[in-house]
Amino acid sequence: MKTVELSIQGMTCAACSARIEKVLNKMDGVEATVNLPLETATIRVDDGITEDELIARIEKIGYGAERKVELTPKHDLRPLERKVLISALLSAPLLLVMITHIPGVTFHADWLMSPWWQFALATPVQFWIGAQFYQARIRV
Ligand SMILES: [Cu+2]
Repeated sequence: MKTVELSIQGMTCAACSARIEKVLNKMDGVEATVNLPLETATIRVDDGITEDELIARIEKIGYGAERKVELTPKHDLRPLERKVLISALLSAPLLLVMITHIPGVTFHADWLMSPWWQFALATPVQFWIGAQFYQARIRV
């Protein structure tokens, strides 16, 4: 037995990591644990199984995998933080509209009720900020 560490690309949720884990564990002589936040797979394998076979198996179901080179996550989270902030700002007026519909709330903002205004606010959240999730879905 040997232990192989791989870094995995393209996971967006727990279903992704569970799927990779399941596919790897189906192979004979493989015990795999996939860590979603660290984007890694720790795999105990029989000596006869190569890293390339493991990588090919992961790529076959639509994810990226490569030998792990560094121990710290290589992702720069700043672009993601910026996206979260922008989507929060764009979503806030829509949340406000919903609050005005709560019985007893006297504040009303008719200008926020325009579907075009709501469309303009929601579209970038869905298709620009949300794009990475759609792309991940298409790859699978
Ligand atoms: Cu997923």
